[in-house]
Amino acid sequence: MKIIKDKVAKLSFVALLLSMTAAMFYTPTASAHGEKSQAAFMRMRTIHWYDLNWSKDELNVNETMTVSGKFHVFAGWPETVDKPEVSFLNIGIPGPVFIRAGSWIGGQLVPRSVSLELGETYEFKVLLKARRPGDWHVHTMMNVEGGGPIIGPGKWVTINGSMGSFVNPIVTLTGDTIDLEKYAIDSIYFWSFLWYAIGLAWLLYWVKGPMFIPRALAVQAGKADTLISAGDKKIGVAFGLGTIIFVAVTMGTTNEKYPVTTPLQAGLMRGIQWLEIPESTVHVKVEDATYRVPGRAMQMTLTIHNGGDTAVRLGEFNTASVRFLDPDVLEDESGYPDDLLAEEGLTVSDNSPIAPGESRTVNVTASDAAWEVYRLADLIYDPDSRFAGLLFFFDADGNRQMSTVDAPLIPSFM
Ligand SMILES: [Cu+2]
Repeated sequence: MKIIKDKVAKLSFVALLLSMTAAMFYTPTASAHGEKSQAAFMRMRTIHWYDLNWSKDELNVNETMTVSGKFHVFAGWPETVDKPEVSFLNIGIPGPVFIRAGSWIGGQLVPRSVSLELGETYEFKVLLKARRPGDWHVHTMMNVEGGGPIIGPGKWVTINGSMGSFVNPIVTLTGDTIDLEKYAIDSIYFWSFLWYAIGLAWLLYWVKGPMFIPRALAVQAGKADTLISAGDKKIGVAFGLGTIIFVAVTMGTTNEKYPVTTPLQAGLMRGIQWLEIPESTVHVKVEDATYRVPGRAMQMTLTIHNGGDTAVRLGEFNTASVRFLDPDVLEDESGYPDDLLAEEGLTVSDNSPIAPGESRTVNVTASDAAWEVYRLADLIYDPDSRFAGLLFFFDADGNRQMSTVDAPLIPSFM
């Protein structure tokens, strides 16, 4: 009877081990990557992306495209998120479907993390090379230490061709040309599976009777030592010594084969150049703001003062990558993703030009299904329900000025 129990325990242990291993290798395809589940305040009060351009929406494997534009680092950065002192400009895609061939902020190559200043606007560009065929949602993204990945808008891009033809040649500092895609792939397989096999052998050796409960009983009774035989000790020493010798020998041969190596480069780049934007002459004060839950609309009362010398009109409200436009003032010609564009989403009670020196209080409504679809309305359930965004004003010649808004938002359920 005891033997049968032991066998059952052993078998279940092996089954558990196998299913855990299988689970590690099982990666189902995800159609989106959580852009809507990121807290609304994170998307509204951290990094504001605008003037974005995805240079292509269809390309072949090995072809390149760029994602470029500007991002504004919001001055009213939430207290609960670490400041963007260590930030990494990234692209949000489902795995390495593209490779990032280069990224630039303010014209400077940024292969490392950078330090960003609150309240400043930066110009950026990311060069991507297509690797895996399929339809992919390509997002801008900023990884902030202590804040997590802050995702920007995503646009669908189609890659055609076959992944087998993908190449990633680079010239090393010693003058050799290598294809990073296949470089030393045999060694990678060898080492991964070797350690896996050694680990598994070690586990399997110890999966022997008596199993869990008899062992626990023995340990409790102070007889733990009796569970380990002289043979076990020999095997243990053999595993330990074998591993050390093996590592020492292979390290020697590897060093011989690759005499020149440099460590992976990390570190922080400071002094990244932001855009010199003349200070906005349009000043906006938020008198109050409410979100009407049934109407999926946000209403703001704004007092706008035009301190410049040309008349201006409000054309766009941009928050969390959703753009609400007044079509009388602004039409999007950049091919911005449809689901994030409310072409007629912005209504201003009086949007006649505001003359230089004039102050005017207006009611502004930003309405679109995107409030719900993109789960921005969730912020009314936050303990600090504030909204924030960018307002863009235009004069008759199309010159643009940007103002930021940051104010409490009161929900209305009627
Ligand atoms: Cu996406």
